[in-house]
Amino acid sequence: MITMEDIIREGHPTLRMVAKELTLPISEEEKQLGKDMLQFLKNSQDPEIAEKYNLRAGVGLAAPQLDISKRLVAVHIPGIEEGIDEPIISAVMVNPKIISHSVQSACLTEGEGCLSVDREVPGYVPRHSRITLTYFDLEGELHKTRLKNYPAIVIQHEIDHINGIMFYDHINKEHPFKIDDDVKVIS
Ligand code: 4LI
Ligand code: NI
Repeated sequence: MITMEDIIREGHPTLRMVAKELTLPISEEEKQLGKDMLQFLKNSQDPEIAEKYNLRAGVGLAAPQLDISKRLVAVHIPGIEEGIDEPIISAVMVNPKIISHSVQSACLTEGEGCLSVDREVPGYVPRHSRITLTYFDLEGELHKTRLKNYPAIVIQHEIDHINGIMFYDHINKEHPFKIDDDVKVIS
């Protein structure tokens, strides 16, 4: 089981490396890693499990955050309404790639957090508001998906991790909440 102990924090050089593509078919070990990463996210969102194991909640995790420099990410974004728990997206993505994106940018009103960053970094993180993404699943099937708003932002945050980029790299240093007029601010 993955816990916070397994997650490396800012300052660790692996977080600044460009991670390596996986060769298909992926190994049994890589498949298990992907499953464990997705399970971590689910656990982190479960109040009882999160409290028991001291997990901080996340909706995305990239293998480099576990000091594994591979292009593997997991995302688990819960549905908005409570009760019926159909996630918006729940996936392990092998070699994810943004093949096109909107001109329009978007950012989260409350800024972004990261499991590898143990401090609050205030500011808007401008990203593409819509993306078209390809990735392989754990069985080697190719997927092509269009995402917008929050899910698109989460994917871009995770793809940044496999390229050695941290969310605060995108924040305007002098004016953290200054963004272009055409950037959509979403809550
Ligand atoms: C508990 C149970 C307020 C502050 C609002 C919490 C289940 C911030 C937002 C969660 C913020 C769940 C999140 C991300 C932000 C803030 C990530 C709470 C977990 C909201 C996810 C990767 C950025 C993703 C919206 C500094 C660990 N996640 N909130 N950003 N949630 N969560 N990011 N921003 N301000 N980070 O953090 O997983 S993209 Cl689901
Ligand atoms: Ni992160």
